[in-house]
Amino acid sequence: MWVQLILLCFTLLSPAFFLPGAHGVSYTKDNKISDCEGSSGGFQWKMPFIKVNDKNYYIGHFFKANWYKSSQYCRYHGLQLASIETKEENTILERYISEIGLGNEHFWTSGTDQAEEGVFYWFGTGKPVGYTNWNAGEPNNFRYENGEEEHCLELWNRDGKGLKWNDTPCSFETYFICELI
Ligand SMILES: [Ca+2]
Ligand SMILES: [Ca+2]
Repeated sequence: MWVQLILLCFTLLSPAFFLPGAHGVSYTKDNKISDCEGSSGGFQWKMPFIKVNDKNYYIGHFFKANWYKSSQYCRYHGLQLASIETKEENTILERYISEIGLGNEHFWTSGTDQAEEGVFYWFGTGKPVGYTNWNAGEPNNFRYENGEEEHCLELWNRDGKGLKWNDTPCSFETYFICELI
């Protein structure tokens, strides 16, 4: 029993593991990193969600992926790439990411202007971006030598002032943030 539990916990934490959220396993709705737990009738998993009011965010930091693969990963698990609609949401995500030692990494959100250049919306919800936290000079739609421009919204601590918003090429591979639908 305990050997099985330990093996399952190990699997849960491995990079290749796909969260079982779309398959009937319940999620916790708190902001703690929880351990695996067993119960008399089987296993009761507690997933690491960060709760901000009615939203539950999941930080994808076991592997890096481009914006499309990140979105696919979220959707596969019954989630979607994150929207950030208030300063409170932004602040709590930033604080949490810093606390787990990843404050200098990049993180995808669902923000994009692929539909209309310069007009950002949250792909996860379809809503236009309202609250913003762009870094100075962003979004700049920088054009690279291969012709690719910047159409996807990441969080990035570019200049030591915290996780600000930046538009970057959607092909860039990095960590990501999902939210529970
Ligand atoms: Ca753009
Ligand atoms: Ca940019």
